[in-house]
Amino acid sequence: MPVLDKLNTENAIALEDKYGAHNYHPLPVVLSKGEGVYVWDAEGKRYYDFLSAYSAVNQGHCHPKIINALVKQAQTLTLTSRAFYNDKLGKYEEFITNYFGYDKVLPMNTGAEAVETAIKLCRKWAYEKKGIPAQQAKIIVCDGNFHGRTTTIISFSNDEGARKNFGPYTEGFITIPYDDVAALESVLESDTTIAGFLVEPIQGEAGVYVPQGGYLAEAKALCEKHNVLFIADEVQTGIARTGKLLAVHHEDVQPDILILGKALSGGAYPVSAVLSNDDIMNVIKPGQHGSTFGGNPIAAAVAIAALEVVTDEHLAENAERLGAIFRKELNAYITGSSIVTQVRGKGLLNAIVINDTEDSSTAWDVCVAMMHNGLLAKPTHGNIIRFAPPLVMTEGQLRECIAIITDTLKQFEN
Ligand code: IF1
Repeated sequence: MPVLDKLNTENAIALEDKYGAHNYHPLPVVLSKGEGVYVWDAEGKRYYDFLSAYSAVNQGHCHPKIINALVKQAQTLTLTSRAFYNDKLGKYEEFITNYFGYDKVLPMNTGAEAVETAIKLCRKWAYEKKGIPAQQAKIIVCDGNFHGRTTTIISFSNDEGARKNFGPYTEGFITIPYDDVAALESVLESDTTIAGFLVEPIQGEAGVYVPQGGYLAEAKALCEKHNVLFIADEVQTGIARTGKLLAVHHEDVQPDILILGKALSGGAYPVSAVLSNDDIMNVIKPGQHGSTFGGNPIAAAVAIAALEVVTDEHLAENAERLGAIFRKELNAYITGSSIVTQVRGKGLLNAIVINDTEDSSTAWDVCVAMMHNGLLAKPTHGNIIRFAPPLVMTEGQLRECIAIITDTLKQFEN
């Protein structure tokens, strides 16, 4: 069989199963095409995508403006490494720093690399600017965090699956409960070796956990008081997903270090970034950090286009408006439901909690049933289903999707 022949669903799954590492457990659907809010499987069946590649395709699948930028740049110059300058990177750096209001950007590729970069930047700043004694800088993180898969990042995860048997672990992290200002304050007041506080404005993997209003602003103020860097991981929540350009904007917070990834490319290419002002970023000097692909011309061209789409198509406003409709309709549904206990989220990052134990298969079975009904979503933490469609959705499409979701749930009511 020629390698690039079209595969049917069964064969495609069999190949992944036989030749790929078993580090995922996907829904049994094989996607072969995407456009806007839709994806199609190998047999041509169309689905609404309610995962958006974990919020990487906020701008919709194969957005023509982003793909044009990608193709045009791919035909011109793909990679130079940072041993030389390229004629796209500076333009991108000017564009993104203006867009988010920072002096400087450090370009990387994946979210985890950007988190690693932020950790390194924060520690270096702590030794060279704050004056913390060598080897003692600590970063505060939260229970239930998800920041990626590197050895250092999983060192401060409390998800056993992500962490177990990957040690020895990196030191220098202090874990506190999420959404708990008092816990943050008590560590900041008792320990003078704190360099930074790394936080997700909404915890995605934990099940779309939205903190109480004021949490982020109060945490930022406490960090300022103690000369500690407030580091926001907006890899999943950023780029209009929650109804604002950044989730921290709901509380008018400007993080000292901002971490972006995923939708920074609209899902067309791995592009991540760390942004901060000069007093922080300038601690990194030539040779001290980098990446072969970070800041490459394709990434630069794609990210500019992806951010322009967010502005031009008012994606934050759309997410805000449609998200409110989604939660209103689902909340109306659950008043008479025995299977769904809660709807929560912000903008178009939402989740429902299924009335069952974490190890039950109900949420998975609901997702499989929704798949048969033409809508793709994935459980997280067993009994939670996350709903995150592309932000280019129309109200009519959203209402059709709400009908698919509630009709499916009805099949599981008892
Ligand atoms: C997987 C979750 C989402 C992230 C935040 C950094 C990263 C991520 C806040 C790292 C990545 C992913 C990766 C994906 C599953 C996924 C995820 F369910 F695990 F939590 F999105 F909801 N910071 N999130 O959410 O970015 O290195 O992957 O580019 O399978 O690991 P990356």
